[in-house]
Amino acid sequence: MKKTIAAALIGLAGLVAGAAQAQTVNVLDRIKQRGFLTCGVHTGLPGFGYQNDQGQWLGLDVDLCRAVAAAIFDDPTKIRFVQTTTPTRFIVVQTGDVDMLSRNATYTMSRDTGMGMAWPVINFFDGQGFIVRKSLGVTSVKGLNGATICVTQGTTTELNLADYFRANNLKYEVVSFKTNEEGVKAFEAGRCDSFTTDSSGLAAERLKFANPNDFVILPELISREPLGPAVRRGDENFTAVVRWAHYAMLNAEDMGVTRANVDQLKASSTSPEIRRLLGLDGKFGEALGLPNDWAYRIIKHVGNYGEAFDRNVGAGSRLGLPRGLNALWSQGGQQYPYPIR
Ligand SMILES: N[C@@H](CCC(=O)N[C@@H](CS)C(=O)NCC(=O)O)C(=O)O
Repeated sequence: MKKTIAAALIGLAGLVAGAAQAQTVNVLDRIKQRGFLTCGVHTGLPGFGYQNDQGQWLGLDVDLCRAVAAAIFDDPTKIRFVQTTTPTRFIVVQTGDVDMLSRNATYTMSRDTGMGMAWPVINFFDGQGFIVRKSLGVTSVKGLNGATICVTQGTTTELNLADYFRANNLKYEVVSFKTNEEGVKAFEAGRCDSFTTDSSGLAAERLKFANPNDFVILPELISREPLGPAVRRGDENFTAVVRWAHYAMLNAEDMGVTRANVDQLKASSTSPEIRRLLGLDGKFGEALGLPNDWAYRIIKHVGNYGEAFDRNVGAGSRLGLPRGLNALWSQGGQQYPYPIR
């Protein structure tokens, strides 16, 4: 009798374990078997996630996907990019259609805790801003009292807009759109007095206007928008792979390791920190299921964070954004390279 119960219990435990196993897919193993990473990106946001004339994906958010692919495959092109709009971006993460989303998605408590997703890291600290036509003569957000404002649905943007205008007793009329494209077009066509989104998004969208100089981005930011990649909740290891891909790029910047000097440093550096970063000392990749030169691969193919920032959105790009909050912590910013040790 006892034996039967014990056997039944073992059988049950096996069933439960089996079910749990079926649910907890090891994302990194799946990516390795498939031979490429799947990455959810924007439909087209200059500087962050967009395709050039040759159909090649570029941008700071795209580079984080390239860093993950480089760490896994030593090849930043082993990626299938999936374009997502604001309404579809989280669904593709929840269903597992993409391994990671890397597309100006704000990390908030409800998204982090109630939607089956996790934000491994923040790759761009931002805030919400407003753009207006210069001819409107408005110089601050408070000057938008009574204005018509275009916004994208399903964003933190529309929630912050409501909060800010209510809290400051400002009247406004909102016109909301399913996609950014529609909202921006409506604004450019004069249907709204202002368009609002993350300030990085405004700078990027302005580049698409026929006459960018007719528009001005107002100086205030009305919210905090920590933007970062999102993954499906429940795979701590893959979450760590994405997190440390970004930290490797920050560490490299902090230590002065660049795409150009990484091979030379690999051959001759005696700095213990650099040697650990490049996989010469220690076995830091192993615990993640990656080779020990995982960070070397990232730096070799994608560069450090400062290099990626400059060429995509910073001084070396058409956007020309200042480092601001995205400077290293040692330069007064928020980007902090956690130690590899
Ligand atoms: N960071 C905000 C806003 C992000 C967002 O979706 N912004 C718009 C404006 S840049 C967008 O990406 N729209 C693209 C689309 O819907 O195709 C959020 O996560 O809710």
